Amino acid sequence: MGLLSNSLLALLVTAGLVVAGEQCSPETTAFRKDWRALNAHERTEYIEAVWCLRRQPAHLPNNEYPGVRDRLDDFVATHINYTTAIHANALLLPWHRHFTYLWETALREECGYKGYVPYWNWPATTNLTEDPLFDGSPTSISGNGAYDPNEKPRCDPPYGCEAPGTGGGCVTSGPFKDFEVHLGPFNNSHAGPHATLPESAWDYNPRCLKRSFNQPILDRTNNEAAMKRLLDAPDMDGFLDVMDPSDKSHIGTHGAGHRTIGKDMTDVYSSPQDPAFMLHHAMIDRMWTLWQERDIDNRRNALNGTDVMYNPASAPLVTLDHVLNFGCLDRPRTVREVMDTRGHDYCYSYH
Ligand SMILES: *[C@@H]1O[C@H](CO)[C@@H](O)[C@H](O)[C@H]1NC(C)=O
Ligand SMILES: *[C@@H]1O[C@H](CO)[C@@H](O)[C@H](O)[C@H]1NC(C)=O
Ligand SMILES: *[C@@H]1O[C@H](CO)[C@@H](O)[C@H](O)[C@H]1NC(C)=O
Ligand SMILES: *[C@@H]1O[C@H](CO)[C@@H](O)[C@H](O)[C@H]1NC(C)=O
Ligand SMILES: [Cu+2]
Repeated sequence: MGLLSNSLLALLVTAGLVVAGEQCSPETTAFRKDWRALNAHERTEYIEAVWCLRRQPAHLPNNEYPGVRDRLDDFVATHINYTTAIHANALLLPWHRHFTYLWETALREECGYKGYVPYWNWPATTNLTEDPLFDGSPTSISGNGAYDPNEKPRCDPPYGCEAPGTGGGCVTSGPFKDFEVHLGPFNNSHAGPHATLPESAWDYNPRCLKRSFNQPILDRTNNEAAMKRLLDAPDMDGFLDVMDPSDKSHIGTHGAGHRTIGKDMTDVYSSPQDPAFMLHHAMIDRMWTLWQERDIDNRRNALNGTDVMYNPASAPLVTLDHVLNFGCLDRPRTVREVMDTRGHDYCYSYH
């Protein structure tokens, strides 16, 4: 019996039928790193790989998606397409985990990148303009936008208004100074449970990348106490209440990270256009992974909510069998396939 299953396993391995996850061991697990833990060479390699993706041709057809100009835009368009199914609900974590993984895989397989997606360590970022990730130096992912005295306070009805950040204009320093965004902008207040994409969703609208750093939002929402609340959350409902509440009662660490960078990062549809997006989502994935690893039996498969934005009562609850779509980026995946960062196709974790 043992012999038989061993030779069967050997056969399956030879045939390439054994999924990578079954071979994931502590020795082969990749660890995604904090940007501040990368040396200058590693930081430059990541930056170069992002620019490389920008130079690769899109897979989406240009006649249907005129605003999609390159491989990076394939990711932006995919996120736009599924926006109202993957935010402020049960799918935020599973969908974005796989999205970040597909990005990492594209950097590695299509651009020869040797590393993994780094993450933006929120509570360690005590001064954005001096932070190695955002200081505008050649080894950062660029700095603030130029100061725009006319930037308006940001007002979202359930949360009230927030003072504008310290930028508001085009990013003027660092490797992404001349980085163009192509899609959007979208109207965030349009996003909701039953929103359909506007006619203009795929229009080509080239313009500079804009940011408006807002340190107070980060200090208030993504601090060490919030990290502790995430890790101590007794269940997924509690975890999401800190990360991305569906009831709009307050801003979660997910939304606050987007607002901390400001402007293009606050566009719920097209925010993956800012190179900060994937590092922010790697941090979100890190907090989820660390939470899961603290109590695997109870937390690995924990889900709470629906596949509709803000979890309307009419929407069914998401289960492990729920299918996640990734458009041109990948075949559909079940939620089950993405719950374990060391199972199925994955073999990575975080410290
Ligand atoms: C952040 O650093 C900049 C540049 O050194 C400085 O001007 C600014 O006052 C600092 N901000 C905070 C909140 O400490
Ligand atoms: C955004 O959408 C909301 C709700 O559909 C609408 O009331 C508002 O006028 C729109 N704003 C802009 C700038 O188009
Ligand atoms: C999600 O959390 C809410 C509030 O704690 C709870 O009532 C509900 O049963 C949970 N749903 C699932 C599927 O765990
Ligand atoms: C948008 O979603 C639909 C339905 O899943 C799919 O047919 C289409 O290819 C998607 N487009 C993009 C750009 O992902
Ligand atoms: Cu998103």
